[in-house]
Formats: sequence, C-alpha cells, structure tokens
Amino acid sequence: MNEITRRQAIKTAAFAGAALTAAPTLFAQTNPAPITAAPAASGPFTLPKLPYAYDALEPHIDARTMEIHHDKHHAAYVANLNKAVAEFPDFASKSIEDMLKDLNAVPEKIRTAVRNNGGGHYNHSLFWQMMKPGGGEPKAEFAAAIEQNFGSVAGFKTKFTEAASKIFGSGWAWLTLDGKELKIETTPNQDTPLSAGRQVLLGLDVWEHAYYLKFQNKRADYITAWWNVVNWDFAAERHAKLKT
Ligand code: MN3
Repeated sequence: MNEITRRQAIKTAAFAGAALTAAPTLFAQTNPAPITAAPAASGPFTLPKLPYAYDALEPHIDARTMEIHHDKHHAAYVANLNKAVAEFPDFASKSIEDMLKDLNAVPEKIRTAVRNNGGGHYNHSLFWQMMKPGGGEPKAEFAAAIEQNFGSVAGFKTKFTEAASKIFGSGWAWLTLDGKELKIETTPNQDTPLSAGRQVLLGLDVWEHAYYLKFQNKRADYITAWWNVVNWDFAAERHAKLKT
C-alpha cells in the first residue's frame, strides 16, 4: 500500500467510525426504544421499556422529548430510588405502590428520596401507558362514568385542562378514583395521589422537561396536543379494575 492509499484508507476508516457512532441517534428516531436504554442502575427497581417508539406520538409529542424524558429523567428517578433503598434491604423488597401508599412507614432517612424518586418512577411508569399513538375518545362504561361525574367528556377535558394549566411550577394533573367517584386533582413535584389513598386513572406531567423542547414555555399548547394521544382504554381498564 503506498502512502497516499494508506492515508486514504485511514481517512475512510475514521469516517466510517464516525458514521457508526452517529447511527444509533439517527435510528432512535424511528426504531422502538432499545431495552438497554437505561444507565446501569443496580437495585430492585428497573426502568420499564416505552410501550412504543420515541417518535410514535409525533407530531403531538416529539421524539427527542420522549427519548430524554424516558431515558434520562425517568431513568434518573429509578437510579436514585435504587440508591436510596440500598441501605434498607428489608424495606427494598416492598413494591413501589406499597411504599407510596404509606410514606410514613418509609425509614425517615430516605422518606423524601422515596417520595420524590419513587413518586417519579411510579408516575412516569403509568404516564407512558396513558398515552398512545392515535389517541381517541373514551368509550362505553368509562365514558358514562366521566359524564356522570363531570357532565360530559368535553366538560371533563375543560376542567382537567384548567387544572393542569394552573399548576404553579412542576407537577401533575390527575383524573383519580376515590371509591366510585372520579376526581380531578393536582400534585406538586412527583407527589402521587396514591399517597393520599386515591388511584390514578389518567395523569399529565406538566414539568417543563415534558414539553420545553417543542413548546418552550407554552404549556397550554402542550396540553392541547396531549389530548390527541390520550390512551383512554388504559384509563378505562384501570377504572374497571380499581373501582370499589
Ligand atoms: Mn416527567
């Protein structure tokens, strides 16, 4: 191999290497979320896989936001939750639901960490399932329950939107189940209605990390877009299963 050919070969190899490095980011836009997306976080809790591709909710929720939200933010809650419970092996075998249902039973040293990171893990695990490509409208029994509690589905959407819009700073808007009754409520930070004895049927993350890349400060536009990807069937299944 002469010198010029050799240099050319090195250049070509370097270029090919660069292209390979860039490839996963490009393909991540269209392929399902890789199972190994989470940083290695040892402990009892694991990051659930997104139930659809990062770009599945486009154009309403953008792929880049979904990727960062799931792979970075949710993964960080899982890692920090594992870190917190590592010191308390007996306690660490509890389910996340049991921990959040009774925060007073959580060792005081890690109570805030479990409330924030455990809440973050629980809320986001449900949030991914509360959305789906194509969205739709509530059906049958669940639609009837919404009508009974809020007058109409449109009336429910208006009230929920208003509640989500008014949250000061970071938090969540929820449709919750309180016995048989449906309620709209909000929580700050990663607090979850489960800690107050209510089951969530539907939730909307209004932390800026959920919408800032695409919508910047325009939370109202994000909420409007979100209604197009609501997984009503998931909420209906929870309603049927959890109502008492
Ligand atoms: Mn979030």
